[in-house]
Amino acid sequence: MKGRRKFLKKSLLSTSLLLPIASHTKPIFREYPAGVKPMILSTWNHGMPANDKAWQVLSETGNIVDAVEEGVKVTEIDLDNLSVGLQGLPDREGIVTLDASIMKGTGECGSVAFVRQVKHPITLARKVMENTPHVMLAGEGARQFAIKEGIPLEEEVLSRKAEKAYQEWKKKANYQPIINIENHDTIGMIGIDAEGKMAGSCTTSGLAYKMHGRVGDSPIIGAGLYVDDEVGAATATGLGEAVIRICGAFLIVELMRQGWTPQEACEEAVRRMIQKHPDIADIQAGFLAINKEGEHGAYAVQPGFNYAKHSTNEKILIDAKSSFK
Ligand code: SD4
Repeated sequence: MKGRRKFLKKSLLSTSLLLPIASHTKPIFREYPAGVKPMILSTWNHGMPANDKAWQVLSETGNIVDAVEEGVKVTEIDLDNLSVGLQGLPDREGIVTLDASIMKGTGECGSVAFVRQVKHPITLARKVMENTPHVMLAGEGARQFAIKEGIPLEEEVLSRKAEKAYQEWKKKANYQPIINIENHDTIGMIGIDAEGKMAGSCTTSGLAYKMHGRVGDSPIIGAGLYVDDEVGAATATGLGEAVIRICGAFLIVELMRQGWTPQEACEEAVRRMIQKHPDIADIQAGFLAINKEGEHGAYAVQPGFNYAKHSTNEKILIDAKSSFK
């Protein structure tokens, strides 16, 4: 550790690079030590604008926790997104309930589950992490905590798109707790800063037309999100029940600790999920992971999963491989 710190200090002094950082507003420049590669990864194509914001924040502040919070906040208010934030699809009673978690590579973490009327559940999750002795607050307690923290509550009305979809769903009210290829896009974001510190965030309105009270994997530390500075980070998307059953994100980080690459670890997690689910042909779930060297990987049950990557020299969307073709 000492050696590494010495190396970083030395490389900062002697060989620092002046690299342009992409931003949708203005170009930002920041010095990064040679050999250390900050990176932000997010699930799905809505990860592109979320990554832009996260990268801008990381470039301006150097704070990876601020970056992963601010990044996913973009998705939480994206009116086109029907599975993150208050504009998301409701449960079968017509009520939108949100789940979110945030975690630092040091082990500090916070989450909220089954919370209503909160525009940025990720910010509330961070407040649980920083301002309480707890990890997770749920339901009415989480909402009361938001009020106590001075977070204004939003009016409880469905977005235009969600209302239309809900009315359509109600015609049959077919309760099928599955996520197929069209019905998902929670955002999970994981990132590493120039000093190798990591953080992650995950936020969702969960499964469309779920039972009232249902909570998915996204706010469960170790299922939807896990981060450990010694190893790496992982996040999940898709049918939360399947992810929870294998402790997906924690499993991937632990496999990476044993030397598996992020890609191999994601594939193994999907393999275990498939093993436990006879109905897997109808299910979509996938994982995204990074290790502390900045290697990354992703894998899903079904085709169609992709992830956004933002680094010093790249801003791209990558198609993940899948078990079913
Ligand atoms: C959940 N994992 O609540 C979330 C949903 C999701 O893409 O990821 N959708 O089960």
